[in-house]
Amino acid sequence: MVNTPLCELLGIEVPILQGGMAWISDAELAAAVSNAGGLGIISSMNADESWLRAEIQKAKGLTDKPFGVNVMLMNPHVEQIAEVLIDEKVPVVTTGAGNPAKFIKRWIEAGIKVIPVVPSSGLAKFSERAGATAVIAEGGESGGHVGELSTMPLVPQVCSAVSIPVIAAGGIGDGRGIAAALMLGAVGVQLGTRFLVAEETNIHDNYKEKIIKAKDIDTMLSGRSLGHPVRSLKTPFSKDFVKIENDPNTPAEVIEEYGRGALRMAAQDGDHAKGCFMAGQIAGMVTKRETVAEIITSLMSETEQSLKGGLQWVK
Ligand code: TUI
Repeated sequence: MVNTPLCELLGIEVPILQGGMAWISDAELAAAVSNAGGLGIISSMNADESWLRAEIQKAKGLTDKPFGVNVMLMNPHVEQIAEVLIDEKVPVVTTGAGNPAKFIKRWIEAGIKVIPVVPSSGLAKFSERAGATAVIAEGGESGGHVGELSTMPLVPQVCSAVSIPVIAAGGIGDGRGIAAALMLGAVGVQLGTRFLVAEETNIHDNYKEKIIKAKDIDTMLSGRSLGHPVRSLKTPFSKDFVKIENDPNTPAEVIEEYGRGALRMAAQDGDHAKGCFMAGQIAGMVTKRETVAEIITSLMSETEQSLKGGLQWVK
């Protein structure tokens, strides 16, 4: 059995968080992960407060275990979303795509555990000073909006910079990666891409098929020119996006407009041409459809095997 201080901190059985993926991480997926012993997370993406409240209430009906909500800080409804989380007594909040400092005190006072995603040790230190419970150090191998550093250099530097618990994310696809993250000083991990093909994940079948077919080199970054690079599968959309954004004649509004709705078109419609199929670099390691419980069981037995196997090198 693998048990870390994160399990007690969050009231979970295995130190695995499921990433809050926009248009993907709904109440059903989050509840399945929490029921399997991890921490399921609902993504509030660009949704408004009434959608989020309904989704939180749905999750409460599907699990009596703790779960979390991810707040994407560029969401135009973020102020109202922040209040819904308090109102609904959500146990854990993770944040992404920005600095959550102005919300942390209020959430902590309401009894919420606050875990910002950080792409650097500077932001990790800032989050600790602002009162965060823990941080998720997310490397650029992740799917979706990413920072500059990779997981291998980021996690140990964040661990050295702060005293609060550190959760590693980005580029973790199996128990070998989880064992490595624990060796870097993390007390837990967050995985997104691995859960994309879970039976309980409500996305279009084309998305799942693309992930299963993907090889190691099949993701790329787009959106660098907008200041928020996004990792997704190489598709006509992502390749065209890079061409358009690198053309000095393209106005900024045209670039912004080009990406609008692309994530929804991937997740809901499975639109090969216009969809943005966000995925991390471990997509090539995802080879079959499984239930969430099967994924978590195999992740934890691989982790135990890897950790024990490492001892062979200690003489
Ligand atoms: O947030 C994510 N991943 C996401 S958000 C998203 S929706 C979106 N779509 C298009 C463009 C932008 C967003 C899809 N995937 N991961 C967590 C994460 N947070 N990665 C990087 C960061 C981050 C970046 C800068 C966190 C803080 C930050 O701070 C900058 C500042 O304001 O100081």
